[in-house]
Amino acid sequence: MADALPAEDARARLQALYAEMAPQHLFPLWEVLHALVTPTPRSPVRPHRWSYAAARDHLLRAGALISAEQAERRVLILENPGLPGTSAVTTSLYAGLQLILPGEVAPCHRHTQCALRFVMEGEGAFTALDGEKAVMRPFDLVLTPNWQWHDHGNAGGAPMIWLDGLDIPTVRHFAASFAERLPDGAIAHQETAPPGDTLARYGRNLRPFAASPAARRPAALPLFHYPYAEWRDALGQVARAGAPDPHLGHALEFTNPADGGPVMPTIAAHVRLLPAGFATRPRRATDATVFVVVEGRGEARIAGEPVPLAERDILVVPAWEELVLAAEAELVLFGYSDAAAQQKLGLWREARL
Ligand code: GTQ
Repeated sequence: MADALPAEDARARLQALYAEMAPQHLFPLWEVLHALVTPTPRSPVRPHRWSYAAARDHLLRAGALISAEQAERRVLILENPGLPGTSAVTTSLYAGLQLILPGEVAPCHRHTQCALRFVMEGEGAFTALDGEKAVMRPFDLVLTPNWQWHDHGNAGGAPMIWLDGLDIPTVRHFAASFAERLPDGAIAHQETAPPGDTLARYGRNLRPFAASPAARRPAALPLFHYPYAEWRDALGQVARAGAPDPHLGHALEFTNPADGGPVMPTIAAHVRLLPAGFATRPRRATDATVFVVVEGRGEARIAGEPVPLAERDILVVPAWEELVLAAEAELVLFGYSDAAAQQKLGLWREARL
């Protein structure tokens, strides 16, 4: 009987048992249970801020060495320092800075990963979704939901840079990645609708009346362009109308008009405004979040560690770390996370401290 044995003897016999089991790919749960089923989240993700100016310099240097077409996507990956070699910014999400120079195209492809673009600078480039161009301006949000054809091009006169947010690590987790290029080496999708057509039909609380052929977008996710001019105006009005939420500031989530839920099955996106001098109360949430500083200046405190925030900085906040945001000058932030996926799985939680 095991309990009749001296402890070290039992231990030695257990070790012998483990050694014999291991070649058969069998392992004792009781040695690892507490590391597997933790009482609170344990994340390898580290807080990190990328200065836009420094990242931009490297991206423009890459722009002189490889074309968008050669690269297929000319992007600098923002890899989390706690996740080396994974191309991931959080355990579930990816972030990158994509450059399209005037006259360039990024060839059309589609994949099972969902993507969002958040424009950092430039004007006149487009993302075409199933052949419909969304002409992009600074701080516009553009979606490329999974398995939709998309190509990018720059018809303007200046470099165009945007942040790509994708669910690459999530799709990798499920081993469900499929991707393909247009047949016959075609670079751009045939134009299927005038630029802005979907925004006009679905972007103002409207939709095509009855079943018109114009209801060509996937009915479950019709809208793919959320212009800065519109979300900024809404956020400004909300901020003028009342007091900020103590834990969030003034905050609005981008929604899918088909169901009122998050913009994509795996990714949720939102914007916040913190008035000058305002600091949030501490909050933690299970969705690690990537933020872009759109306007203003201030500080994030992540688990008590201060991180200065300036315009166009990109910040990643790990899951369940205490976050305080403080605005020196009125601070406007864009953020995306996997809250959409976690909510479907019954995992999402927050703590308002
Ligand atoms: O534009 O389709 O940053 O497929 C990474 C993978 C961008 C894109 C990325 C992609 C894309």
